[in-house]
Amino acid sequence: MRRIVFADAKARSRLERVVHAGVARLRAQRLDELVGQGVAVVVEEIPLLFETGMEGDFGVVVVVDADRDLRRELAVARGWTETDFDAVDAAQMDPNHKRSKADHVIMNEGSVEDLASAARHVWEAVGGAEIADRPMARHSQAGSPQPVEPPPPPRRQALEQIRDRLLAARRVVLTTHVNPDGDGYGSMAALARWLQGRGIGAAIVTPTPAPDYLSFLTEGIPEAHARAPEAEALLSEADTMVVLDTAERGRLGGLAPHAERLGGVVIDHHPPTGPDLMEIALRDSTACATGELIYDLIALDGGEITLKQAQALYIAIATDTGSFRFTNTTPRAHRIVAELLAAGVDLSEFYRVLYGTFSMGRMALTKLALGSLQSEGGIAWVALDHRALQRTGATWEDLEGLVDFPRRLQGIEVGVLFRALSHNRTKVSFRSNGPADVQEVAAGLGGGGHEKASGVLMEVGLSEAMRVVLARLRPVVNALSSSGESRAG
Ligand SMILES: [Mn+2]
Repeated sequence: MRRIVFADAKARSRLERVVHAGVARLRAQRLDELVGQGVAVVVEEIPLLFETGMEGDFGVVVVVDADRDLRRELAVARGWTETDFDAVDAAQMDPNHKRSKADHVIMNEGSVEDLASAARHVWEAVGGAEIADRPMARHSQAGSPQPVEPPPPPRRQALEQIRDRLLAARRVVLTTHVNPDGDGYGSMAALARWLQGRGIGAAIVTPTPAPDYLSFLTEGIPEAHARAPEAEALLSEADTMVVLDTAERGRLGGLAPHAERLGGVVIDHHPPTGPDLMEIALRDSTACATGELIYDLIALDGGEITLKQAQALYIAIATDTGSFRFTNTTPRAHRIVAELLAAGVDLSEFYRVLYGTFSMGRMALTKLALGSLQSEGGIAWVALDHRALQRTGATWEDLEGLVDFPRRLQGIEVGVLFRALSHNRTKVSFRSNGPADVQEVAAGLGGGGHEKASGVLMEVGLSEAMRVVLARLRPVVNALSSSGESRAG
């Protein structure tokens, strides 16, 4: 390669035009990342710095040089021929000229220790330590961020137990509930990276496929859904399972028997119902998202959050708090997110990934749902028959957020999404805008969830589900208006 490139000056300059543009783009990206992380000093090694006229971009320019004969001798020792060396050397600017343009020159003609000591001198001469200690501009503008307060003691104790159990594992398989959401998926991705960073094998197996838009979070982590052929190997190689964002056997689909066989830990933030699925379970409904609990686990021993972990945790917390709109959005959730931003999460990019892009199928599904909108005395609903996805070309992920349309209607206490899965199965999602407790309504029908967001799967057709649900909801919502408790406006 070197021989071809340095034999033809014209071809080389064409190649450099292509390569240098690509390198410049990557450099700019990496610099943005580092600055976002609060890094104050970046050291770059650029062989053609002066030749490409980039020296003006740098605060300090250091030339590392050695006598030409010594350089040639060392190149030959590394397997170069003398001709190769001469060709490369001739393509570079005269070393004397380079040295005259530098702020500092290090002659690298002795031992590695000599080189290190020369580098230290330069570092001191340019005041490197003081620059590195200086608070970053972005921090000083915003004032120093409030630290995240430590988790409540019971949570901390459970996390310590979980940490010890996980650090004793060799290969962990992480999973979450069927139809993985941003919280379940982001929590898996962040925890998998934390495990990998500790030399513990980590793989992800989901009961059903995860949405495509999240897949960028798990680059480099082995992953499969339960029915894919690769799942078998990932499950049989594991010695521990981590179940995230659910503690219910019924929500693990075909993975429930594997959870029982492998054992491990559960980390969840839903109100605890039913027995613990694993021998160690953290079920803490004071957390805004499972992602908050994973943040606490990573930060337990003063651990640093990496950019990739921060991205995954941001998705987890942003999706489960409805982008910081729902009542589970606590001051602590905001302080955690402040740390994630300081780690370099790019908000505008994430907004587009999460909310700013609709497929044609999603648009068509939204239109269909809005076409079915009805309301009555503080309740509004939309309904989709069991062919809605197929007819619009939408996927189940596109259903996310549809239930927010009926609840947006003025004067509404409870918004409902009815979705038929077949002629005799209907899924119902509830959202409460105020004091109406929709968990109670869902629980009365055999479902569950939170006070303001709940759901139930009913073994009846769409129209029967609507009749039964509305009959249950009417007295709940009517009681609010008669007691003057209604908060919707
Ligand atoms: Mn969650």
